[in-house]
Amino acid sequence: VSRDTIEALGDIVGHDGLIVDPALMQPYLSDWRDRFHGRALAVVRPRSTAEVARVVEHCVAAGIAMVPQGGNTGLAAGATPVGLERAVVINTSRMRAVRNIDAAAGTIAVESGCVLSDVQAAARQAGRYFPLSLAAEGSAQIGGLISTNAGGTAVLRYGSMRALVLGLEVVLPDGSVLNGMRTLRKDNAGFDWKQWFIGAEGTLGIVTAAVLRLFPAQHTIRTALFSLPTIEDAMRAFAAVESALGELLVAAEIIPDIAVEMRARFHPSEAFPAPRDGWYLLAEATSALSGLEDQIDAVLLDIVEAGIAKGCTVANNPAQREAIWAWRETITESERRFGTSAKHDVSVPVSAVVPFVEEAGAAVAAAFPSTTVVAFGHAGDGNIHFNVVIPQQESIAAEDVNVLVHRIVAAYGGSITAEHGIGRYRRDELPAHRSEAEMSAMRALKQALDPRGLMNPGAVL
Ligand code: 2HG
Ligand code: ZN
Repeated sequence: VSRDTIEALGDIVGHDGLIVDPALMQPYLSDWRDRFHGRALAVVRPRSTAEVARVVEHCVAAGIAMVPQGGNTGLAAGATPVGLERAVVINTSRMRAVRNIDAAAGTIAVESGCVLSDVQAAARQAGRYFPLSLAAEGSAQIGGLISTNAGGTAVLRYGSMRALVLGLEVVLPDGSVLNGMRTLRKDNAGFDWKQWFIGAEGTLGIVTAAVLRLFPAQHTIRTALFSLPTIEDAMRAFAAVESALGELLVAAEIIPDIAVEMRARFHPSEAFPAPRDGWYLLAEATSALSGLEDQIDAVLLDIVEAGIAKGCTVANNPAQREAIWAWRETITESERRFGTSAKHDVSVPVSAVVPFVEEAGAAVAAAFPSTTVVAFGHAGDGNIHFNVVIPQQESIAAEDVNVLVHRIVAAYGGSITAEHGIGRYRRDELPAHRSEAEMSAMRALKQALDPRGLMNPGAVL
């Protein structure tokens, strides 16, 4: 690739938008976990959809592969240019405009580089609420969250990103712009093509903007942390909370005591906000109505009085609420400090969470006795992060652990990724978990939209 070919990208995006210095490119060439390392001819940072389109046209003409990237917080290496001879990273972080907000209609139109916490804040300022919520929300960008169909802690009530997208704008692999920035709740005119790009991990095109749904502001917020002896008790408490609170329940997350122990080692001055036990259930209930606190508390108390939970701490102010959530949201970071882990972002039917965790836990303990299982997460929707921490000095291959755990997941009718996606981390495992017919339908769509295979090659398929 000639120097002129790369320099021409600078003419499109401005020379401050083109990075070619290897040292300055580094942060864009590794995944957040620092497990995948790639290389690129350049990192290109366009400022607009028109610039993305021109960059794509230019790359196609020169036969250069493109790796779309947002906040680079993903856990499946979908945005890391691994093993590509001639590739550029197209990073969306300079496209962060809020194009329009319509509080009455409950819609916000944003560019793909908008950071999630900024979208939440914009909604709040307009007296509305954007529910997607996850640990990386201070860095994760809308384009990446759409491309991975991100989940997080409010899926139980609001669904994954897919359920929050009304309209989409995409630059296709040939550089043409597909504009579907509609704000409609109902629209059955032809194929709902935007769904093809949500969760496609940038393999079918580059998401450049989206119309997202906004919801009424929530005035009652109750956050509770139950202490329980076993995971079975935690799931029993969840079932009781869910049937009593119904649609008020937003989040139901389980935390094992080992995760608390790991975090406590790095935050020795912070007291855990509930009595220590084997497991914890973090439940949050909210309502647009104000003044429901006492009714919600009565439900929480019932669960303790029924003997299911030994104790329950309820946050009485935003600081206490944040302190509870901190013990949940930082598990990934604490875990990372303990060594490498074989991650499993699995989902099983909610009724199978307990037998799955028990069976997989026993199998891992038998096969890899030096490892530590940290199984936590979105139990209310069946998504467990079944992470197996491998001590530094051990030479256990994460792939061997994956095969064992995923075999058990399959036996329960589960999925090998509930929210993080396939990316490059789980690509080689996908064909074993999808039928030949499903794989060929996916390949047909890829072939139709990206016949030259230049859009994020090596991810997903
Ligand atoms: C979470 O739920 C994230 O905190 C990360 O999805 C999970 O580290 C993980 O495996
Ligand atoms: Zn998660």
